[in-house]
Amino acid sequence: MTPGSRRIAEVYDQVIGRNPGETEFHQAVSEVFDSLHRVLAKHPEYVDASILERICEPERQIIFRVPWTDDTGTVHINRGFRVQYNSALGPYKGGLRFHPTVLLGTVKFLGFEQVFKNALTGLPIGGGKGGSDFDPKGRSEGEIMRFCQSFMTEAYRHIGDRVDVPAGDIGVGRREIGFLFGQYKRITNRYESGALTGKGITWGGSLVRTEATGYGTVYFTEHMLHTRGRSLDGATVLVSGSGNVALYAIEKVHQLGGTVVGASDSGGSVYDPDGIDVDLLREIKEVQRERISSYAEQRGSAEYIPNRQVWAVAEKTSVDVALPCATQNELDEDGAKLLTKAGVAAVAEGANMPTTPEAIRLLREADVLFGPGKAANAGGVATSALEMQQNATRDSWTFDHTEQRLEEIMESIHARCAATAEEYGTAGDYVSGANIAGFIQVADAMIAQGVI
Ligand code: NDP
Ligand code: 2IT
Repeated sequence: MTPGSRRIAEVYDQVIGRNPGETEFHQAVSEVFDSLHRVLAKHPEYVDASILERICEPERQIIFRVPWTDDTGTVHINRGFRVQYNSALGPYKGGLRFHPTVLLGTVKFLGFEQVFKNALTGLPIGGGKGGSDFDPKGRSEGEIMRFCQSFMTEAYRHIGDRVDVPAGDIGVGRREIGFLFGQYKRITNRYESGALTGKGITWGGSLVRTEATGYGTVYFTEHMLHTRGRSLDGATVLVSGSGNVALYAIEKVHQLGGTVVGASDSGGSVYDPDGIDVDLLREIKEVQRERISSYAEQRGSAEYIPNRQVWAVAEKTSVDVALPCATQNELDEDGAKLLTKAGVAAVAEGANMPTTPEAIRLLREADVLFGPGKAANAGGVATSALEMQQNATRDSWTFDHTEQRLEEIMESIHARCAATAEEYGTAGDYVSGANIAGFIQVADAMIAQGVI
């Protein structure tokens, strides 16, 4: 065993010991560490500077009480989090997730991933993540607003356009960013646009930010397919989820000539052999705020499959591409088996860590192209960084210009992952390419900035 590999094993044991029970966080660290053996053999300076130990420990972790009153006058107490993970490359940057399953370990896994993802964008952003175990489902507009205001009444102390810039994630979209921004402005008495991204277009937001994660994932997929002389044109595609990332992934697949025949939410899936009507789905999810079962009720060609993940659709049709765009660990070995049996050629992660390590192994054995989230879904945070640029220069760019920047960034992330994988002897493996390229960029900046 090389000294680097020995250090990987030691630090991983420390991570487990110091962060008990945080299984998703352990999984995220393990996936990155698995890629680093050859890097540490080539660069002993990272071992000498204790980069592994430092990169796993967030710079700051903030946990706070979020009290709020519902429409009946009942008081609720939720827990708020902001994990400021790494600022070597820029201010902390990353989304807020509001979902009842959110624990500190969830935010830490997401923050850890974000550090490397943000590095891959090539833009000057560090990594962070936050959120709350608040469940927005079934809550009125007034309840959501009061919750967001209470969250920001503590969070404002810790954020700022040069400090830490939150954005959306599961359960946090433009409506919530609006309430959060309003409270930040009110408390600080500053119109500091760059303190949050994902804002509305008339008050400091960027065109294309809403679409960026889903669109970017599809661009990344197209680049992967091109390496094998294939494309999305004519492809049959499954997308899990029906939120922000899923909706715009579906839209872009259709623009590129593919057909998305399946989508889902946490209650079940729909199979629509005619192709998902994205305008109808958007109306149901964003205006009616209804479940995906309503889609099947309103669309004659669609069938609802209750309590099944979207991968079940692979029992009914052949599948060329699968895009998990809902949540972590949603594509497991069983799902991967269904997909490979249906002939899948490429899987790209629109969500963060949606594919289990066993499923990734299985897809790799079947020679399926696999785009890991930190590369494939980086278009969202990259466009957030473009929003920060526009805010800093008090400018606003056109849709076409911004989309072109997004396309260039995704092309460059794809090229960088491919070249890095090749350099380290793992050609075609985008997981190792993304992990190594992101790690080296952050590690070099940390060494240059000294032991802090
Ligand atoms: P949304 O809240 O808009 O949508 C989430 C979707 O995933 C919904 O369809 C939801 O179904 C489903 N979902 C959430 N939790 C679960 C669960 N536990 N089991 C099954 N389905 C679930 O979130 P986003 O689209 O913004 O985020 C989706 C994923 O993409 C997340 O992993 C997020 O971290 C990642 N991501 C988001 C970015 C962004 O810019 N928004 C950027 C990069 C990554 P239901 O409504 O039933 O809960
Ligand atoms: O996981 C992610 O990259 C996001 N939720 C987007 C973060 C951002 O700051 O735009």
